[in-house]
Amino acid sequence: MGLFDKIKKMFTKEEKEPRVEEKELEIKENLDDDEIEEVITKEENKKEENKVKEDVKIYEKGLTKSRENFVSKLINLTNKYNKITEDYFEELEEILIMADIGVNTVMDFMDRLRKRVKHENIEDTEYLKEVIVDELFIIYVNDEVIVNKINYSENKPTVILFVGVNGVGKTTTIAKLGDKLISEGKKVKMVAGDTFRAGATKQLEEWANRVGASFVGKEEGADPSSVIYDGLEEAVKDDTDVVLIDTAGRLQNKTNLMNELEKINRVIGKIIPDGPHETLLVIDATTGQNGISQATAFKEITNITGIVLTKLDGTAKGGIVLAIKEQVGIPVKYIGLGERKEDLQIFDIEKYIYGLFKDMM
Ligand SMILES: Nc1nc2c(ncn2[C@@H]2O[C@H](COP(=O)(O)OP(=O)(O)OP(=O)(O)O)[C@@H](O)[C@H]2O)c(=O)[nH]1
Ligand SMILES: [Mg+2]
Repeated sequence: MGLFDKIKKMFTKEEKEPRVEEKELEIKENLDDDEIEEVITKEENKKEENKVKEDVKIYEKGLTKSRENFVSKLINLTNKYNKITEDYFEELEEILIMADIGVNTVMDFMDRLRKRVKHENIEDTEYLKEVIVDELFIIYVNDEVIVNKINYSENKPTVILFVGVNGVGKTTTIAKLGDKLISEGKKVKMVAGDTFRAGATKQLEEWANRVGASFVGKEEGADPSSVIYDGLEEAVKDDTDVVLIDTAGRLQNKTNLMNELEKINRVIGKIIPDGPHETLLVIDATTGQNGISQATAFKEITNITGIVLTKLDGTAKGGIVLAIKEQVGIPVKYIGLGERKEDLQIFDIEKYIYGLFKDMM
């Protein structure tokens, strides 16, 4: 079974019949331990299933623009050509490039596709649609185990540093992630390392209050490293689980930014020797290839461990997710699919492919 079918099966499962045996178990009095265990497991599975369903809906909704653009073009292409010809390949290539998958990625992809068409004697464009989805997935996975989980430290606190240029969504991502962690029962502290922009500290403080995180910040113009130092000291004392550190987003001068990030990392290391446990680069998906350039630039100056790709809901070029992995080699750990807090999602390639190609499945 191809990947296309697998993903389709995963997310388009029919609603199950009400579970009769479960009901029987519930009304029976004096359940024995095994029966109680069984009821609990079933409840947990049901919750898990519902959570996946909700997440898939968020992916579907957030990728609407991309899907409408990309998939409608693919469908039109398939309708236009019954047979796979050179013209078909050329038009396909253009569609992929327009989806911001990135020129190099598209070239590799086209090579693989041509080889596969030849090797497997594929003639039918309808079937080729499925092969395309398969190959896009392969580009992303590329024989690697995808590590998109956040690296939580065994010892408290876990320190997560957020970097990225102005306006990409660093502060709101901290708010959303903080909210998620708090709802999982974690104790979260937000640290306002952006002392550069007027109002940045206040903005983070408001978010901290709203979601129930503690907060450390200083006046505008203060040394970010000193704010971070104080924040971490406090986090150790008050047994915080996760510290989320906001930073200023200016990149006018690479050397300055590099020096500042070095200093921040040094200060973190003084208090938390193995920190930061994650340095997440936030990129705005609507900036397309420019976002890729930012990732390349940041990768040169500091150790980026993951990418948060925001505003995917605001672009018709959702293919950028694939380009980042291929061209920058850093995993996308979270994606922003809207402005609500639930819209920050752990990046899941299968849900992403489903959200993008749902109309073809
Ligand atoms: N539609 C949409 N909007 C988002 C998403 N993530 C962030 N935004 C919006 O992007 C805008 C900028 O977000 P901020 O969090 O202030 O960005 P920042 O990187 O902290 O900006 P600076 O502090 O100025 O460097 C806000 O209006 C957010 O609501 C997303 O996933 N989807
Ligand atoms: Mg900010």
